[in-house]
Amino acid sequence: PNAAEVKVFTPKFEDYQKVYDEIASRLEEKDDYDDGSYGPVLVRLAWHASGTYDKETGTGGSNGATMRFAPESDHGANAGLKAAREFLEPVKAKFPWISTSDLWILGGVVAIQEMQGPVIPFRPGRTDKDMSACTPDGRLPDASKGNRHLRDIFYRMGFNDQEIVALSGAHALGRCHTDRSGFEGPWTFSPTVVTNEYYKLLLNEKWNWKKWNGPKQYEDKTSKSLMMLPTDMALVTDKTLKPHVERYAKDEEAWFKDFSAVLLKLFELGVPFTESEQNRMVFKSSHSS
Ligand code: CCH
Repeated sequence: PNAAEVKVFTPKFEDYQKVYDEIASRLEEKDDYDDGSYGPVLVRLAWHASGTYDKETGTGGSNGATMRFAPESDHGANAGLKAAREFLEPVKAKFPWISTSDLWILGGVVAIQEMQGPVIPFRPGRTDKDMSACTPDGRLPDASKGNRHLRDIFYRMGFNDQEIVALSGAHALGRCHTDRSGFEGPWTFSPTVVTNEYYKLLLNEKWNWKKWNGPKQYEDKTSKSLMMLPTDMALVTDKTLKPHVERYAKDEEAWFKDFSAVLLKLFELGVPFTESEQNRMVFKSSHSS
């Protein structure tokens, strides 16, 4: 096709499903990374792209994919996300019509669904911006802090207490890496499957300070192989947040429903969509028939 024809190409649902399928098959193929999946780090990329949103100024958020550039890529909170961005590069090369900012969010959607989590409806419409749209450092949460900090950060994005707790269950996935955040270890025994184990462990395990030279983090008494960050523990020491942890620990279905809704909201923060909400796409997972 010549340049003019490429320009008028309007992708439809089927085209986005093809991108979904490509990401899903790369996830399955590249199973020698970390705990056996790029899924968790893809979820973290989509979250850090979105979580810079500031509702007062309308700046930040997933529209723009400004983490392609320093200084944002060099912000301490984004350490290690290069692995996720590079994982998606061949997908962008194969489907050049998708914006990098839509692709990073779609990567998060695919990862959640392929790791047996809930369906996350998706709307395209993000456009890539230049480095002048990079957000200032300090918009993402600092794991060494407590409940006041969590509220400052998540209220700034427009979330409430229940939504803070629903989002935090993402830590069922993946792990901390000493060469990225300084923290060490996974939160659950199944870091590549979406479950409500994070909430169960927060409530049912006994957590002690880990004895080591690294940053302050908790270690479970039973196996000494799991971890919680100070911000994770804030969800059960705060009287208003804890009842939500209890509800999600008891009822995985309720959490799946709320997790899907809150991720959808996170991923859409600050995006000037032209597609209506009714036109959100629901992708078929590779394991559904
Ligand atoms: Fe997180 N997260 N996160 N997190 N996070 C880390 C890893 C993951 C905080 C700190 C950290 C969310 C909320 C918070 C994921 C998803 C979400 C790490 C380790 C730190 C530190 C990074 C490393 O060393 O590789 C703090 C503080 C908050 C405050 O609320 C939210 C919300 C989400 C998604 C909805 C995922 C997934 C990971 C694992 C990444 C991996 O590479 O395994």
